[in-house]
Amino acid sequence: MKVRTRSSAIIGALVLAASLTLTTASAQELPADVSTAGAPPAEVVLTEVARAQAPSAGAAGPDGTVWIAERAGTVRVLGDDGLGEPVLDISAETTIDGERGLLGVAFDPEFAHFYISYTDLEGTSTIDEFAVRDGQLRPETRRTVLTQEQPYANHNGGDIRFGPDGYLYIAFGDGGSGGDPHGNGQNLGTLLGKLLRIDPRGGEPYAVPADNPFVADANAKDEIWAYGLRNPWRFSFDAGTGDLLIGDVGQSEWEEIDWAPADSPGGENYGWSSMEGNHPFRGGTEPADHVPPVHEYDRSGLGCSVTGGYVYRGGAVADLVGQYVFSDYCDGTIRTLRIEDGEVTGEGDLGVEGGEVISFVEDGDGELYVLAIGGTIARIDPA
Ligand SMILES: [Ca+2]
Repeated sequence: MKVRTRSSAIIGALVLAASLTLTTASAQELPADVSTAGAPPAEVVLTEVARAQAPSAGAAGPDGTVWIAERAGTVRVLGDDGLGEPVLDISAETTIDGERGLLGVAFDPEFAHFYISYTDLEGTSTIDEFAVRDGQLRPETRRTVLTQEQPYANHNGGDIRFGPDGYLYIAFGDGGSGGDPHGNGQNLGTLLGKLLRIDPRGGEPYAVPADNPFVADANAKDEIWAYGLRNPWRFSFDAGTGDLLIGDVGQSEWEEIDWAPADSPGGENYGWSSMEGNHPFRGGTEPADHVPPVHEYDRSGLGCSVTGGYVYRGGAVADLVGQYVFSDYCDGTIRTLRIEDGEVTGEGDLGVEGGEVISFVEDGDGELYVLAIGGTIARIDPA
């Protein structure tokens, strides 16, 4: 998430346009264009299913529900009539200055525990856990799992989710300001600029899986799964393959999608801040172990801040199955990639605009929802 003042006029115009096109599903009549060799286009519409106050994240919940986080600190459950009353309210414990707020939510695979990721009143990134019983949060069971002080108000990352291995992954940005002034991206001695992997139920307050890549390195934090990330605002695992996909927001030139196969042992160095995408950053030298992005795009279009999404594994849009669906906060175009064995074999867009797309949510059936910070929660439906 990044608000760039020079883009504010563009964003404002886009929000207006998006609110118009989202008014009814039938307004989405643009032909889909998935410009891949011989691949059929996926014809979709965005169907508004609810409005929220600055929705920031979401997760599939128990009994087929979808839980939505609002950035100011509330969590509400999506039902047939839109969002219900808050089931959690930590708005007194967070702020929305800079890029702060309630930034991520996750359930464990058994829906036995719910996790929230937020910045506290000092800006410290905080991961808390609640027990869930009979589909209900148990507030009295709340405990803090992990915290990380943040030197600046931006680049908090904050996305959280369980991997197919049953461990909790946590994405943290490089700490903020601009250009990674403290060199956190390449410093294995800090959790900033990293993707973490922990076992939140394996110890107090958590355990580190024994096969994490840096547990034998005394100079590296044991929690680190992958590093060299700038602001990995949204990441996901392909529900079909288990592959990892990370949308890492660029500094000023290159937005990128990073990828790792499901059988990766971890330890990937995604390059920041020696590299921005495939390009040396400010005279940086490419690390020998650099894992370049599977996809990058520049700022010559309207995009300026990638919003990572999901590989579509739902049943409603057959032609979309297997494609990675993502967007950009600054232009809202719903984009697609076909990725085979770590190589992009096709890219395109779905011909629909999601507004200021802040996040995607994958429900229990694999259907995808697009969250716009302006308040729209829209489902990707067949045209
Ligand atoms: Ca990178």
